[in-house]
Amino acid sequence: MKIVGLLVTLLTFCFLQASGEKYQAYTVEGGGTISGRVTFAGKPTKPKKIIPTADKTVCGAHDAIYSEELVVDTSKAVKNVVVAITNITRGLSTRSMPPTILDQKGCVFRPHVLVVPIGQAVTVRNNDGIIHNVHTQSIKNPPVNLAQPGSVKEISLNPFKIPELVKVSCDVHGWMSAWLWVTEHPYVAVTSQDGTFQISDIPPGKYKLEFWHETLGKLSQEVEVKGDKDTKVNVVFPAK
Ligand SMILES: [Cu+2]
Repeated sequence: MKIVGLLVTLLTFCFLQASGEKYQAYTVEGGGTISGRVTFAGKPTKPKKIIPTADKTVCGAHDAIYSEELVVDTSKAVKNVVVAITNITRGLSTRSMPPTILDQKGCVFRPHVLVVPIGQAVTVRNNDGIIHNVHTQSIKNPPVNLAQPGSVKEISLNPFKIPELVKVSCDVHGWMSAWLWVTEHPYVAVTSQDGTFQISDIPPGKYKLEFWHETLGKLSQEVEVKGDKDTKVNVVFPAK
């Protein structure tokens, strides 16, 4: 029985090794684009106004704070939806991506949803002159729980090594939250205020495109990308 057990373990290990394809970066030429718009079938509701319960003289002193859990405009466009190709194995390097900066201003993390390439340190700024706390709830990567006093304008988080979705909160100001989408490739976008997104320089092929939103959940669909062409993908999150 021991030998059978050992064989099973070895076979499982070999299978995992063979299936665990590592992303390969190369210079993509003549790639295609995916673009589109994300909307919500439900009734747009006004974002909840947050009344600060701590540091009231600073938090919300300039701009009122609104919850960014679900931002839908009058045309039903949804902001802050992550649009990601989830099964791409070859393409551009993450070096083509801009530096990642998470700002704390008026006791709000800005932006609310940030795409973070693995291997790149995230800069966290404190523009408020009061203490904030950067608390990441990562599972695959070591979590971080750092106090950032008002005198420390900028800190740098250790680069993430494994792709995952990480919630960030501040333990001083309970309403502060942000999401980091940690990725090994640059084929990820976040919808803007008008619900639109664009992903460029994609090697031609068939892919799975995933749409993630913190309160609306997940949608996915198959997409075919052709060289030098734009593939339009418009999706609608059903009403809850
Ligand atoms: Cu804070």
